[in-house]
Amino acid sequence: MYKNLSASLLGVIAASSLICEAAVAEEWRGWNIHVDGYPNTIAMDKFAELLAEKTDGEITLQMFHHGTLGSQPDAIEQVRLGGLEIGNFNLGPIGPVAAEANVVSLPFIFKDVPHMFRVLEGEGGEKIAEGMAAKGLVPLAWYDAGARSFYNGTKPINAPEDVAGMKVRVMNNDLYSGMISQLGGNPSPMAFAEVYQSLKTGVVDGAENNWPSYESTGHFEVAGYYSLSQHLIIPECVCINADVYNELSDELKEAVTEAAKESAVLQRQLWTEREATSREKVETAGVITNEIADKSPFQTAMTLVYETYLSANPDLRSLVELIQATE
Ligand code: BDP
Repeated sequence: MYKNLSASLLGVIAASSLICEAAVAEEWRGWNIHVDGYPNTIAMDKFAELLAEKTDGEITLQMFHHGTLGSQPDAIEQVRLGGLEIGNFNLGPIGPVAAEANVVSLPFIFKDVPHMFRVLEGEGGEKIAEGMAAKGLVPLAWYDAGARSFYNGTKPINAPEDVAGMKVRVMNNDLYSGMISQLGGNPSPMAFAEVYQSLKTGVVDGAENNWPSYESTGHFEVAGYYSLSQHLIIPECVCINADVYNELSDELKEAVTEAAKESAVLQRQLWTEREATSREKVETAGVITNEIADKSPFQTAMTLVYETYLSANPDLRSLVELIQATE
């Protein structure tokens, strides 16, 4: 009798803990590489706020900014494998994982930022998103990361010859290493967090990034020539682990996606403002900026980078052509 009672009591306890589990809010963790006040940092905090609001507290997100949870390539693996649920990633370091996403890392593939968003909002964006989802990363929304240009500590860059012989830091992606090699330079793939010290101590001569990152990292203090090559226009995503996403109810999927998309509206607006203020700040601090009158020698030099990508991914030729044909 006593034995029976304890067995049924255990049953009740087990059942009620199951009920509790179902009702307990999901707590997610999110990765972001940027500092306080950066557009992405503010927008990811907004995403967390909207997420809680739109899911009535069923899902909460704790954001870890400034790369405290590790380098970007590591964090991408973490989100793919489910160690983290959310990341604000640049598509550059996602490229080696998902070939479709790597298309955006072909130098000069986009005419400008609006062109990039037109592609992402159409069939091209769907194809890229499918490729990423198949590798465990679902993009919920796209963020703006402007255009990347070269900077270094010795001289303005006007032509590929000016890059020749320079050691240039790039993000981890063979396409970027190929790009620097084709310009005659020596590529140095390196984590974002190491670039300041490497520029300062001469481990590298230069790097490349957009205005806000050039400014927020202090790279402008140690590499005072910024040359507007605008060779890469790479979007960023709010990405979620695919299993976590797929297991959500339709209603929650919609809430999560809406929250990410609304945060992207804010991010893009803050981005435009920050590009201007970052440029103004570094120029006031003495940075010498130059436009590049003729970018065609840089573009011509990329032929082999495109060929290498296409011969490794022949089925993605149509995606490249689709982007090039998009007005
Ligand atoms: C910034 C991106 C960030 C990259 C960084 C880099 O927002 O995700 O990690 O460039 O160059 O523009 O590593």
